[in-house]
Amino acid sequence: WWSNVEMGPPDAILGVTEAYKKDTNTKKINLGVGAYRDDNGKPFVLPSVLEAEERLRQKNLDHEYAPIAGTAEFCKLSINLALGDGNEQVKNGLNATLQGISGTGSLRIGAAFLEKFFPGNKEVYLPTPSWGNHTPIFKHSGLNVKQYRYYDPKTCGFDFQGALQDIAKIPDKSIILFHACAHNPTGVDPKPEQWKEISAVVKKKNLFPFFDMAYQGFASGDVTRDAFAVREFVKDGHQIVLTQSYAKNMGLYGERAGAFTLIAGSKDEADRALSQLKILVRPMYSNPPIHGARIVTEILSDPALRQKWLKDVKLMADRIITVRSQLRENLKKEGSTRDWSHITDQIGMFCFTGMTPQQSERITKEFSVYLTKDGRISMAGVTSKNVEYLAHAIHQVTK
Ligand code: PLP
Ligand code: TYF
Repeated sequence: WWSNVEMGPPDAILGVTEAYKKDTNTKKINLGVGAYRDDNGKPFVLPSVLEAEERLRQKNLDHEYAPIAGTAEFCKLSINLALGDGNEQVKNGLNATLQGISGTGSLRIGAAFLEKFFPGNKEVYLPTPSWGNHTPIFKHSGLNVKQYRYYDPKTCGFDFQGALQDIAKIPDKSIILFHACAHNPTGVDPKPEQWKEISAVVKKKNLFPFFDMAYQGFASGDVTRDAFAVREFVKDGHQIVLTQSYAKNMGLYGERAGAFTLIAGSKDEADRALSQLKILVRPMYSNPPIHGARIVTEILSDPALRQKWLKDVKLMADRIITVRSQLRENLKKEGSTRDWSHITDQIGMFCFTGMTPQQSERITKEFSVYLTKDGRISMAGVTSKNVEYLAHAIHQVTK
């Protein structure tokens, strides 16, 4: 039956880990996938998550199905985390929120809803570059994907003027995607003042903002500061859609806990949207997984545990900020004369090093440093123990 099926290429990001696993060099470093590691290079289970799991065990819960949209409590805690406790939208019932299968599944559901119901152009404008999975997710949902300028290779920073010019040219009533914070893969975010201007242009052009928030807390270590763009757009009167993920900020990668929210113009509109979202979910996967959502609910609903979690998030963000400085210092020590200021200017999980595909290939071949071909490195894979070796390797291929 399947003689016509061709071998597909490995995933551009997850394929890096496969290659890393096969390497026998004891100095090898995996900077491919964006998953947090502690200073020993080990996966990190947050102490707040361990405590939540302990509490859950004591509750002797059953394993019944969740509702199609996940539990109401999980949904409310999630949207409140994004918009802030006491926000007008939740108070007035304007949000249609459902638990999705982490950030990816939430994006997929949001895309399916827009494909079916969005009354404008069924075109999504993504920043260049964007997370490698955005284009397949939107295309798979039947939407067209286009781009706006975002990253400036000359400065390794945000191309604000280019972005504004391109956004001003997008046809009215199109969908525009923003990374809420800690842009993947570049680590480059607009500043608060720049977000305000972007919001004004989006309003003027009557564009529809889609926010992907996969790293709330990871950029600055502060979940409120990282929600600035989302809250600013909502304050400016945009009826946004939003996806959230607890993969990174709670370390719940494999638990697949996340949420999709649509902010509607009225409670009635929100209720109707939620009913249709549920109709889309039912034939895809019926209902979301429960364990991760229970952990999230436990943490966010208990003030003391929530404080503990916020400390865990800060610890992760601070370690990444520290290794950024260490990498920069070590490059200087190696004698590199290049300007590496972007290593410490960029934020979140990733650094877009500016290494070319050839240099990226060379550093893998000669030094067993694994990264994606675009020169992105996951800062979470850098530790106080491997940073010297990494700086040496980077200098050797970029001098
Ligand atoms: N969006 C962006 C920009 C991401 O970087 C990621 C993960 O790397 C996701 C969404 C979704 O991740 P997950 O499905 O694991 O929550
Ligand atoms: O490193 C990245 O950019 C992500 C990580 O189901 C990732 O692609 C890996 C698996 C997954 C979602 C995100």
